Amino acid sequence: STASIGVTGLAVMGRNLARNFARNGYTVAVHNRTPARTRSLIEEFGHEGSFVPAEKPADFVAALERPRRLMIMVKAGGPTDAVIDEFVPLLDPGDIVIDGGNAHFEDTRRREAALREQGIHFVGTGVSGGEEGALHGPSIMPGGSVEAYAALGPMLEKISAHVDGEPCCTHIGSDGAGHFVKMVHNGIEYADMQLIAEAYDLLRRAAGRTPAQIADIFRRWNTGVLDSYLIEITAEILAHTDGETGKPFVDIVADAAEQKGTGRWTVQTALDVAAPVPGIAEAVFARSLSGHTELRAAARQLTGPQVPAAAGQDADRLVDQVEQALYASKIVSYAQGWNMIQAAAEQFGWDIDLGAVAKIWRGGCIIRAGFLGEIRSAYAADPALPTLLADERFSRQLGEAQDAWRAVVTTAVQGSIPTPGFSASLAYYDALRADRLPAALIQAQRDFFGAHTYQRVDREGTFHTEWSGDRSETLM
Ligand code: NBP
Repeated sequence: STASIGVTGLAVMGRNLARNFARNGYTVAVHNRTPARTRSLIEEFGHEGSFVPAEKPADFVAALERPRRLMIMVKAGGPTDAVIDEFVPLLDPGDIVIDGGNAHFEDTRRREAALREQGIHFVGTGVSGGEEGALHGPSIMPGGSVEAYAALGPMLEKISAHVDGEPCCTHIGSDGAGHFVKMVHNGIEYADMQLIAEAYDLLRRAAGRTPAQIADIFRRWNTGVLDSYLIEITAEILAHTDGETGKPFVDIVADAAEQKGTGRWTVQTALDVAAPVPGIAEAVFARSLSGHTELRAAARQLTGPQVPAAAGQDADRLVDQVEQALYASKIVSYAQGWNMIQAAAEQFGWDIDLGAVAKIWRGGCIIRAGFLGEIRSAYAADPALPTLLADERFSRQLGEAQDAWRAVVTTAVQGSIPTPGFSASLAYYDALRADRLPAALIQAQRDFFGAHTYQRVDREGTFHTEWSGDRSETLM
């Protein structure tokens, strides 16, 4: 046995991760259900490092140094279980099975518990950054035991992206913590993309800018607080012209956004762990709405105002306001994501370093941005920060941005430009900072029709009013 690690599942992600390990000097055993993929990997990239190709599972396992490190990179769901069932009988106690696929964290918890009974470590690992990240350095979010991380972590850290010499990989927490955090990463990614799309829409329709002009605006924004991979690629997309028609590329793409499911999981899970994430939820719903072409066709006759785009200095001012609204909404969406991680950590007993999550998202992954360094600093200053909005710097920035933010949402509403992300983020900001919420009325309604009781602001205890009788109040 000569291989430090084995990768089974050699589609785009597995093949690139295997190459990444090999390029970093590790001997990598490689296996795929269909051997043609293994052969093509060796033919095309065998020269990049030390590979041990195996066609039979037993040969693959025999090639691994002990404790064995076996990484599964197959389609998430049933295929992952099938591969676990196939390989686990060939393993020994102390061996480590790593699932780098996009598993649901509940599946990871189940698999980890089952394998733990057999003395085998199961490390559910979030891997972000797509195909390119897998090859050149992804952001890696491993869960599982501390013991498994000790034997595996250094290798994952080595192949991960690095920012300022620090690896974008850290032990997130036990069992499903890594896959949970990866899921929230994707949820935040949905929110970020939605906010950028809304900013583009406003610049185009309310500020009258062309896609090429907006590309320049995004390029400029990318040198400030919004500096990020997503802003950078947005500028590139907007500057691109369709080769066939000569039109802006963005105009020839059908306006129905698809989704693979991690955004939906994030929102479903947010409801389960009672974490309010309206920014992420609006983003998931906005994609879903865009795809409902039949609903959109049926609604086309509904009326709304036709407002001409702003011009001159008004347009210039709007551009600056949109930048601030985008940044403020982004802070809010990220704050919601971090709160969701906090809520789950409490519920599932994960000891998650919230600052470290920001640290490992600074590189390799889709939401990589300078901004994550600020989040890391916020948690360094106060590891028990209840919300990022309470951080001194973010709170000051939100205060400075809010006039512009409100102006942008007003412009959008008056100009019939839907901005669910901007609006929901502003509503979240105002709801959190409100002295009193109309939830008091909702609780009273609940007591009225369902005797659900209420608390009073002025006395301890649980109360019910006899709404159908004399309206007297009873201490329950
Ligand atoms: P796919 O998700 O397309 O899966 C293809 C691989 O799964 C092939 O190696 C295939 O083997 C194998 N496989 C299947 Br399907 N059923 C199997 C079974 N019953 N037994 C054994 N192997 C089976 O590959 P991918 O796009 O490289 O993604 C791999 C994982 O990484 C997924 O979980 C994905 O969600 C996750 N991920 C993907 C990205 C991305 O950007 N693509 C990013 C981050 C994470 P075969 O060759 O024999 O058919």
